[in-house]
Amino acid sequence: TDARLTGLAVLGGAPAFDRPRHVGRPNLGDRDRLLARIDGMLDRLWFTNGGPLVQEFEEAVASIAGVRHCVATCNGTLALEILIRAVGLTDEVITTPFTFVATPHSLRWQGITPVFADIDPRTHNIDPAQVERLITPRTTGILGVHVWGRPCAVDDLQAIADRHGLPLLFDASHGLGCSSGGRMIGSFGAAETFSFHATKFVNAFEGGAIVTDDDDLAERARLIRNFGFADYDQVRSLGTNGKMSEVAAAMGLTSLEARDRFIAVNHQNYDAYRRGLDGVPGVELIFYDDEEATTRQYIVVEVDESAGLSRDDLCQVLWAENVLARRYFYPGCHRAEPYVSEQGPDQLRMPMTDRLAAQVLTLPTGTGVSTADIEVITGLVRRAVSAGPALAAALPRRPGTPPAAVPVPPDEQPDGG
Ligand code: T4K
Repeated sequence: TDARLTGLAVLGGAPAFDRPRHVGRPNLGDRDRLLARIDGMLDRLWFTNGGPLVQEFEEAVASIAGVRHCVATCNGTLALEILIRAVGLTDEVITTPFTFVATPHSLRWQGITPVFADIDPRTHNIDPAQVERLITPRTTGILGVHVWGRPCAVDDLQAIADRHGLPLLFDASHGLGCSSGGRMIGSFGAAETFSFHATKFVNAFEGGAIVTDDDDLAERARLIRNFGFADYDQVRSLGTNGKMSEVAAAMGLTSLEARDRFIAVNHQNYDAYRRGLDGVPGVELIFYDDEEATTRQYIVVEVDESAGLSRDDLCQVLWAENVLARRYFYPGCHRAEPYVSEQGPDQLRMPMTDRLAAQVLTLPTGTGVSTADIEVITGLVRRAVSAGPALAAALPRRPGTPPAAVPVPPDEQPDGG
């Protein structure tokens, strides 16, 4: 027997962690501040519909993004859908296939066809050259995504949008608190959206926002968010219910207040991963630009052939150890329904996205993960890679079997530890 394989949980050893280490464990701000805000809300008996906490949250988010308007919503997906409506997009919109499926779904939900443009493998973001190639008379806009909070090629995309007279929007769900060229994400294009989902850098349990400097666009978005109501009985447009609740804003404000601590922890964790993975062949930690504001909310590695085992093999090894790494955004939105059925084979030729979707693994970080945890996790990765092909051959399941099939233990303690 091969000594390098002894004790690995995937081959029958005890797991390195007795409780799961998650990607996306929520960060919690000051509990007392949160409860005080909720108390105030209960006293006021004002729970939603633009209450004082939502207004305060909107002001804070607008100021971080460096824009005049923030329209807070019940989640990031509704922020996208409302923005798409408010801008008046129709027919076709060019976007990236390497994103959470909410991005193309929010277009399709409005009857728009998302046209996928392949990505730049270096940044994981939409490739401007591919965007320009795909513009047709049916194109009504461009929707970029700042994946992992690393900015899109904003200037190149803006130049293309201007050249063709198209609105440029960004899904900045990962981007609050990050900058591009020293300018904060949230202030690019015609408008951008944020997500404040539980797993995000700043969370409001569930929440989202549209941010923009365009007064008319903000006004249209506010109407659509509240059924089109201009006042108590005047409906001025088609609308939906996309409002953020006061309890969500209470969490959002408390989370915002703690953001310097979240950033410090994320940076510390990133450095621990960098040390732990230094010199491991075939496992590359993605870079964050030291010249920019970065939240480093995502620890992402690319696993290539020189690791000796595949990304899926590594994922399987880690899951057995209770390290619940995620394959975001496998297999790419162009291979998800309804897009894979609706669109022709041309649309499926996304070589960069396909390669990256097979290589990317997102690892646990955030305030729920300690430096000691990261030493264990990177130690496991080192071991797996050093055993490489021998380990891959010994794995109990066929390669490619989705690790997502492994159930999450239902009996977790609140501290997740
Ligand atoms: N655009 C982009 C680029 C996005 O990434 C997203 C959301 C959106 C748009 C849409 O925004 P929202 O409508 O969601 O506001 C998660 C999140 O649900 C989703 O918000 C996020 N992107 C996406 C990247 O990740 P799942 O299905 O992978 O989440 P889930 O439930 O598996 O949670 C991830 C991990 O976090 C798990 O290991 C468990 C842990 N967790 C999760 C929650 C909710 C906790 O420990 N506590 C919790 O409360 O999508």
